[in-house]
Amino acid sequence: MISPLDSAFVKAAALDVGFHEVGVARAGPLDPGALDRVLAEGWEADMAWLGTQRAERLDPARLLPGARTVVALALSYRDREQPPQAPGEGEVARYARGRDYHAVMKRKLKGLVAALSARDPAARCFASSDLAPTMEKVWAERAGLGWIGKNGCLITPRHGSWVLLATLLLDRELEPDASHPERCGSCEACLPACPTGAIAVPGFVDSRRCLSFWTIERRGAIPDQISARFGSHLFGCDDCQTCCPWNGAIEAGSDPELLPRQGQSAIPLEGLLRLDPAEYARRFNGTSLARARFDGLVRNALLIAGGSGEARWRPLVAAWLQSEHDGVRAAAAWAMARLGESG
Ligand code: B12
Ligand code: SF4
Ligand code: SF4
Repeated sequence: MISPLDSAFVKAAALDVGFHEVGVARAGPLDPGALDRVLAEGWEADMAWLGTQRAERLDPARLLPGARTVVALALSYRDREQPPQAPGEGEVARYARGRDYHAVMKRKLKGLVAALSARDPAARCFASSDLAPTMEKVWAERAGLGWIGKNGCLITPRHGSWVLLATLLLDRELEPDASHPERCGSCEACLPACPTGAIAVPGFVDSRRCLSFWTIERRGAIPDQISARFGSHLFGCDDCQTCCPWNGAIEAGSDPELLPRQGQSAIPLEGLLRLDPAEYARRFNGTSLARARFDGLVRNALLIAGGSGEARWRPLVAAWLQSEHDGVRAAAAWAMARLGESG
């Protein structure tokens, strides 16, 4: 049976629901080389799920039997420059300054699936963003959206790397786009820009050193050598992207829901060090920051305060020394040692 779905219709529907970029790739097993290298080197840190779902990551047919096509989608969160964080504030990665993108993506994907189903009710699809075992950057590169830069991020010519990704698997064959050529060339600006040297080799990030991993994904205590490199990173890290020339002269074009909310780009440590679970829920539920949970945000704030060396934080830091959360207690002890005996 010939499907009434074609590339042009699917792309128009994706743009119509608000995605900024869309491309099409032929579904099929991926070369396991890159993923296996990450797993062999231990670069996945304690995100064991990257390995346990290896088969699904490498073959879309495991997620959607009969998958013929991968539609790769990107949503920009590029906004006008925000003022840099001031002393006494923790910085939030740009993608997390607005509404939680998972919710934003979910609604757009639902709209896209509805549009495709209305045109071809028998078509089956599987749509996801971030959470399913799909190698979203690899599919975006194959579908022509951009290339995987030396910083490990997918870079698009129009929106730079300030895009979030999603995929839609489809059991229909669509005309594929050409994959995107690599455009980093001889640039290597992101390698020295990383505060922890986490770009193990160009294109591959060692999560055991990446501040994005430690500030967002890691539960519990942070090793001293990482704590010492925290700087003002409260949630996530953009250092290997802000330095990238492809992120310079591009137009602001963020999805409206991802635009920074008042007080969510740079957050005063004082409030974080006085946070309680009720206030945490009021301020952070429905934002991406909730992924770090209450104890993760307090722990990160303690490490920033400790790293500042400013004795004025001592009373607020000391209050967490008896916390029920291991990571918070350890961070408070680390910070107190940095803040000196007097003060
Ligand atoms: C696990 C994960 C992380 C981990 C590990 C990151 C990593 N590089 O693998 C941690 C917590 C560190 C992380 C950090 C960030 N993440 Co993250 N993360 C993921 C997640 C859930 C899985 C990625 C994965 O499978 N990694 C395992 C490796 C093996 O697969 P891969 O990353 O797809 O591909 C790598 C290799 O295979 C290799 N590779 C593959 N093909 C080729 C080809 C060549 C030629 C080369 C050289 C390399 C290469 O390069 C890739 C980069 O290492 C994805 C969502 C998803 N389902 O894809 C989001 C995702 C990759 N993250 C995203 C974001 C936004 C971030 C941060 C920018 C957040 C922040 N500001 O703090 C940072 C960026 C860090 C960085 N420089 O990469 C976006 C990326 C958007 C973009 N433009 O690229 C994604 C796609 C989420 C989304 N739905 O939008 N993340
Ligand atoms: S996100 Fe930060 S810590 Fe991670 S690789 Fe990029 S610059 Fe390094
Ligand atoms: S900073 Fe340079 S090397 Fe790094 S991702 Fe951007 S263009 Fe590529």
